[in-house]
Amino acid sequence: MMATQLDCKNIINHALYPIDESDAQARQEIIERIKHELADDGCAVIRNFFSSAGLAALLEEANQRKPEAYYSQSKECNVYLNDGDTAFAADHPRNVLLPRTNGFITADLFGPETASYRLYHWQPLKQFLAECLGKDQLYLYEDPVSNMIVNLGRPGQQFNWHFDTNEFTITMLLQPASSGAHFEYVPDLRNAQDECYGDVRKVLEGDRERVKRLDLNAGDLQFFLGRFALHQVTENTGNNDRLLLIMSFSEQPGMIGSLVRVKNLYGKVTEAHRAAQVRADGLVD
Ligand SMILES: O=C(O)CCC(=O)C(=O)O
Ligand SMILES: [Fe+2]
Repeated sequence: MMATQLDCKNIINHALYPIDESDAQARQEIIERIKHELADDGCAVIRNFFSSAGLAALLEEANQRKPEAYYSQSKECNVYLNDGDTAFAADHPRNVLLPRTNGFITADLFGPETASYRLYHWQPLKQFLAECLGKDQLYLYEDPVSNMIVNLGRPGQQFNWHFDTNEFTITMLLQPASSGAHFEYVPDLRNAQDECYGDVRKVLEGDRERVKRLDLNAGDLQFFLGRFALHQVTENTGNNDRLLLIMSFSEQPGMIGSLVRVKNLYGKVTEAHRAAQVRADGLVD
């Protein structure tokens, strides 16, 4: 229990990453590097972002909640994470269904006392991430079910090729699989004006030309622009669970996920989800 009382500064690897010290040179250097890599590739990593005690606390919290992870009823979905549209041809990317068998440990299961919750709400982290992403300001994603979740990939499970609702996502690997469960992505596959269905189709047909794979270790923090980058987590072929903490932020206050998507992915919705949704673009989802 001691570990859960770590303050946020001690959850992270503060010696390497003094993110709460606005004039630290190391902080500025990381921000510049991340900005550069994101512009280049839509993906960037801060290695060993956590202290060993911090990582242990986050991992323990996630492990404790594994029995409550939610697995969607429907295990097949397209890259827009829905089950297709009869208005399109059967072989159109909108109708290519792939298995998504991973589970999620949802935000509502992490109380304010947890290290995960406190880190997500730590103002210096949000400020630092905003600067890395080149945003004036970030807001917490106000979705009470999905703003800070753990993606659980047990042996044999996978997360199909898809796009995210959010422009960018921050993930933190708590425990890699001993084999498989690789994060793969295609930077900038679509943009706010164009779904680029032809390029989506190529990847779904197995074209690996633009596919990149990222090797992550426990404690690494990853940024990726998942609204435009197609991405997947390959099958966990190891004998242990992959656990990855996901933190979502938005550029506007008050953003939450759509009722249908939240219900499908996380198995529960709240009154807040019944309110009208605001989207910055007209993409499918
Ligand atoms: O597990 C990962 O690395 C990515 C998860 C993901 O793509 C998602 O939750 O949308
Ligand atoms: Fe995603």
